[in-house]
Amino acid sequence: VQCCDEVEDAISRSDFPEGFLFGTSTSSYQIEGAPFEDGRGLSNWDVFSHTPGKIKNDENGDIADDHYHRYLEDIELMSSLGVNVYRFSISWTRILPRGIYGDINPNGIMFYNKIIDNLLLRGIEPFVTIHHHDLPQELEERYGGWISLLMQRDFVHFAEICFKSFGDRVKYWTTINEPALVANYAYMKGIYAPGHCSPPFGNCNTGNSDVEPLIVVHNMLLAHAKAVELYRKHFQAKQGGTIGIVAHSVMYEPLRDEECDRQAVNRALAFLIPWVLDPLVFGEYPAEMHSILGSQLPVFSLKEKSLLKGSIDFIGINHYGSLYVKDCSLSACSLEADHPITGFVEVTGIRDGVPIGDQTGFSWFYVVPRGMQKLVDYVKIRYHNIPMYITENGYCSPLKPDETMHDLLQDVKRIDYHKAYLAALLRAIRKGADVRGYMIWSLLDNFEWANGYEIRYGLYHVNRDTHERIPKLSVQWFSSFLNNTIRTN
Ligand code: BGP
Repeated sequence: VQCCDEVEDAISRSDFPEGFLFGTSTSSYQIEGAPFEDGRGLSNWDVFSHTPGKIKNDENGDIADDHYHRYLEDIELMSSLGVNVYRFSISWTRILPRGIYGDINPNGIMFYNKIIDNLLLRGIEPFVTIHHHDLPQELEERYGGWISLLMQRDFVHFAEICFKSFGDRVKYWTTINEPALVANYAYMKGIYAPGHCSPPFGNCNTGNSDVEPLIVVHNMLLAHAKAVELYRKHFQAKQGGTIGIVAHSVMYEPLRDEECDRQAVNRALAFLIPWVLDPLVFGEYPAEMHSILGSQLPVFSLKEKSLLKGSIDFIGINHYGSLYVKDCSLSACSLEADHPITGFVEVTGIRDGVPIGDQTGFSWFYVVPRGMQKLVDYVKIRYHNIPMYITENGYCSPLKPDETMHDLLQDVKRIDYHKAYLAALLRAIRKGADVRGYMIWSLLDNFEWANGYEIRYGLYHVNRDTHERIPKLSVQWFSSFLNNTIRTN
């Protein structure tokens, strides 16, 4: 057994540090539905999901899990699971239907007040994402959303309303979900709203993918830092909360046992995780990006650097799986990998015909529990052990054509996945990583963005017609894990 290989230790909730948060994670557009109810405005995802050909089977989030009408039932489900945290996001257009150009919608404030109050009544901490992909379409139409620096102002305006309205009760805030993934999916590949891409990253000819992804992350980082500055100045001391960001975090391993692939792993990581986190901890983009992108990389002013530096109290980590990385700086690979914005690397899940781990229902996610330990170690070392929360970790069941409801509900592989990933996380914690929470993606099967309802991460299955929540076997496992506090060591 090498350094981080899977050892199947039996783990229990009480093996984790005192006060550790265990819960589930969701986001507004993926579960709420009710897009036009009680004054909610049109979002970029309403428009994108209704554009033919963008989403698998042309599905959309119009109803999703009908959580808008069933939030109480969902909170009851979480309460009976025994979680002590729930991560969810606030729909920007429920609060500000037209972004900065209109009034606050009191019904939106009321909806999230009810969620927060009902969670707290049951001893569940709200862990709130301010922005998780969905934003007012009006901001998209007026100036192109995150491409414009006006978004920095508009995001801060939205965040301020959230702090003012909910900060007396919300102690865990994250500003933006996965900036690097948005850059990649929405502004390189064109598979997320607003669907910008250009060759070689996709077949549409909107946007200029050379610069747009870099500008989008730049604006998101500055929007984050400005919101945090405001929070720290006016709210944090009074409200006693903490604030961070959520990073999309794949773990990488060298494809070949060669130095060039080990270097490629460093670049692949730098172009994903430090791209977002280095500026927020050190005030500057990673050296690996500077040396490849040079003057293409947007520049922070001195004032911006000092605003960014130290602008996170904690790091939210979304982690699902690992991939192999191959160096493409010495010899050409694919057209995509030959583009500087990828850091001259190629990623793959397969080496010599053998996958890096069990395949899941999402083609890029392989089950590699050791990746959790490696990733947490990497973040711990690079960022001097800033507190971390695993804000998403989940197993996507492969879709079988002849699948029965019985198969779907007997999700043994999901249980094995979480057990193994939790054991790997525990190993990292025992080696000193300051990880304070673990949230399963997801409470419910939901609208999985470009994949519609076809891929499923939920502990509960949701009947697409009746919206009934049906517990999978993993519900039993998670609740007995959460309720069993016997130490195994
Ligand atoms: C993360 C998102 C979630 C969720 C999850 C599942 O990137 O923050 O919103 O969708 O991934 O991933 P996917 O839908 O790509 O399979």
